[in-house]
Amino acid sequence: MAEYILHQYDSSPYAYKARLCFGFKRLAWRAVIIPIVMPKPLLMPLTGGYRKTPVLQIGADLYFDTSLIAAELERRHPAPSLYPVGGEGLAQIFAAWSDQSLFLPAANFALSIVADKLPPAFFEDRAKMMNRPVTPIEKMKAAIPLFKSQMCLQLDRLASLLSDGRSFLLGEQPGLADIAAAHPIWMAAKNSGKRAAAAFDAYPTVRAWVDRVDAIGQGARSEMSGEEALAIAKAAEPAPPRESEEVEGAPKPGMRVSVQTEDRAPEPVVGEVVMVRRNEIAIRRSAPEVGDVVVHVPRAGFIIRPA
Ligand SMILES: N[C@@H](CCC(=O)N[C@@H](CS)C(=O)NCC(=O)O)C(=O)O
Repeated sequence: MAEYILHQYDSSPYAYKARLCFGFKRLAWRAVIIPIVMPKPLLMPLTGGYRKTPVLQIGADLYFDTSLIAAELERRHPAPSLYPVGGEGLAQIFAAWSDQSLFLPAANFALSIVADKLPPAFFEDRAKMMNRPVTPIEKMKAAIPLFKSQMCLQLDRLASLLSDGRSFLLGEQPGLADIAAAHPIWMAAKNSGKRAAAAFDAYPTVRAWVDRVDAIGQGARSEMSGEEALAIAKAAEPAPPRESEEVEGAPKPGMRVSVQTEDRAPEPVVGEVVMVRRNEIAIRRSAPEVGDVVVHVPRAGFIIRPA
């Protein structure tokens, strides 16, 4: 079987989420380190424009977004299940809460604390990606108490869940709900220095839970160059698409579409739909560096329109 290749950088919390999924499933995988900011010249030929981190490559198939990466790993390796309680629905609801309510305050808090240590190019890149002006460092520093209190409102919810002594968010078994809720906290509590970590002194049960999630591990990792990953895609054929489902409101196989994240990060991806499932669209595209590839995109969180 083709290898799992994760295009990522180590400080990315979303890449950490994907790495924990490999650890959870006890899988071997290859890491291709991509730049933290644009340009990403060895990634763009594969994705056709999607620039977010991480991206999973399996031969000539690419999977965008950690929600779909987790679902695809679960489909290929059902045991142990990422959904020990409540099925995929409950896990993805936790993930959506984490993305929409926890991630930004935790990331803003952690990044504001280390803002003077990061290169200005980082903030310029993210401002461009989010189509807004760069926030001056002094303004970020002044907002640290606000970001902290916004983050703590969400930590209170986790602490309340954990207050009955359970080991993981849904009981005694870990799962995607834990992995998806833990990655923003990993960034703030474990990967942004002592000052950020100190904010968690008031949350000993949350910190202990994040440590348990971290102990899931990251599977068997080995490195690969971006050039090698491109050559693998070029030598491979995309996997034959699975049967499509009839999904109201979704595009149909054969349509030419453009795909963009809901937060409208620039550079939409354009290609021909080859598979439609309830929460996945597969799109065939090609580029000279990689030949034909198929990109797999979750419908939730993406805008898909006729091109
Ligand atoms: N919904 C996406 C979010 C991914 C995301 O926002 N990743 C951040 C890094 S942690 C990112 O892409 N930042 C810009 C970049 O890496 O170019 C997912 O679940 O994969």
